[in-house]
Amino acid sequence: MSHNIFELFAQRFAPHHDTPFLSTPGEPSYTYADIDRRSATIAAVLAEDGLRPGDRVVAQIEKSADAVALYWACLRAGLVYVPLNTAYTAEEVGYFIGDAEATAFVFSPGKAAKLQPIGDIAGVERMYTLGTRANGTLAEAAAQVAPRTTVLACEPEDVACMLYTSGTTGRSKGAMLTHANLASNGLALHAIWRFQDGDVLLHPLPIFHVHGLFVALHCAILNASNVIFLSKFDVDDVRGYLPSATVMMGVPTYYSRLLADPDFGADDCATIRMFTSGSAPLAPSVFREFTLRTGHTICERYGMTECGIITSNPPEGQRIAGTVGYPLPKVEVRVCDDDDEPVEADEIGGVQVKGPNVFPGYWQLPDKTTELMTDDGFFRTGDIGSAASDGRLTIVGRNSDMIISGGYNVYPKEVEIQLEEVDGVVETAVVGLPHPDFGEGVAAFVVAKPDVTEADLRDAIADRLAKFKQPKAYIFVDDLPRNAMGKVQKAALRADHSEAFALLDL
Ligand code: MCA
Ligand code: AMP
Repeated sequence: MSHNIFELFAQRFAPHHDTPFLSTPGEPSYTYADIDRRSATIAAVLAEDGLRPGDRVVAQIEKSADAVALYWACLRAGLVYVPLNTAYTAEEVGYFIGDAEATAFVFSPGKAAKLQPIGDIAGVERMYTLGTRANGTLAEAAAQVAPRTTVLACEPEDVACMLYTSGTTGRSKGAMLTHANLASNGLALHAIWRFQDGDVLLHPLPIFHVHGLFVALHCAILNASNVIFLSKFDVDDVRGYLPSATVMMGVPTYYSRLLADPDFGADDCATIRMFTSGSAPLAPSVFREFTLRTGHTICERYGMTECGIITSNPPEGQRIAGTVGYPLPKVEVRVCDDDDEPVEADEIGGVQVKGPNVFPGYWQLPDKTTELMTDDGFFRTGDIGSAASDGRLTIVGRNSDMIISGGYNVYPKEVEIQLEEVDGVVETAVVGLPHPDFGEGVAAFVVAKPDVTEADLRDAIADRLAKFKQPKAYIFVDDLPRNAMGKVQKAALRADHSEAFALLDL
């Protein structure tokens, strides 16, 4: 028996081959049969060009039906799909294609002038462009070939995808996810969230992260549902399409932005049976206001790239603000002290996870993988939380300085390194401060010579760091607070400046 997750998808959508799958406003709707066929033609091109199972296909492409077809093509051919955030700069992309040892690199036609040379430098064998309107060299080549309808037989542990996730030190690590990881998580979510006939998913998420690519899309595919596939989150678009949907998944910023529209309310949500939130903490105030305005209680769940979704509030039963619910079926969660010993109920400790959802490791970093695994096979998430006596989990923080801004992770060190390269900058401390829109906003505390301006700093990093990593506030200080050991006290900066973004007129 093959464990290729595409076989599972195909079994589910086969009886519904001619039903709409991806519906993008202003574009023709694609059925499951359409995307199945497109993926088979893309798979044919990749095979004819010499790609072999296990090769990495790195893609920095806009959200589109063809992007999904490329993802499916990789699955069916046993290639490892490596999606990249479209906000990454050419310099950042260069790192990823080099680290992944990409055999193929797919990018948007509009970025070819910048990215083709980056691919050349990295020695990538095959490069293609893929646009949002069935254009680009890959789409053109796929239109000329016969579909390759075979699906490679896979073992459960074969790697299906690799998603980059930043580290506290150094550069991002590629988290390898197997066909079995993806299948187990998709099936569990499809079941616990009670996907049913007639469900229509409103999909405003990006498709280069676990949330949009796996959590949202896999539930819909396993249900052979129609997906309203928006290119990005926009309040007016989402309000316009909510009445055609039954489920929406989002990051907390989506919900706070909807609430910021005074006209948004219960009428928009009359057809919806479930809203889910995750990737960052959902503020209890947003959770409550959403219920007051719409009558819906958002179902908050908790996950991470290395594990997919770990816990979820229950579809039936109480959803409690500030908690992330119960472990998914077959997933074990425990809260431990520094010696990996489980703590008592309601006590705070490190959250650890074990189960079929947990990744096998980081690409070419076996030591890092081992460091994060306990002797009895639990993965140390780095999140801090507590579990009630019935297992309900609450996340209270993280044991790293990682910032989550609008659902994207930002590692302070990466930003500090870039800022400290600017002439006249003595030192910096980058922290996340409460932000009314993004949950946390990136703020840089800077010690510099008097002639260094904010504009100098902004200009220096403009092409080096993705926009979402660039500080939204620069605060020039004479020195940074340090403890007796000389370590910068970021907690003190966060506490003393917690109102910084609230005071700005955003
Ligand atoms: C865009 N910008 C951001 C962010 N996104 N700045 C900080 N944080 C962000 N998240 C910047 C842009 O560069 C730009 O800067 C300005 O904000 C507006 O850009 P635009 O493209 O219009 O973006 P936006 O509409 O404001 O986007 C915000 C967003 C988006 C809608 C919240 O970031 C988003 O869809 N986030 C979802 C992330 C996600 O899917 N995370 C899942 C990963 P300027 O104004 O200066 O030009 S986590 C995961 O997968 C785990 C497993 C899990 O649990 O789910
Ligand atoms: P990523 O590395 O992008 O997959 O982000 C995973 C991290 O997002 C987790 O380790 C958590 O810190 C955070 N996260 C995801 N969902 C939630 C949630 N519902 N509440 C709090 N933090 C969350």
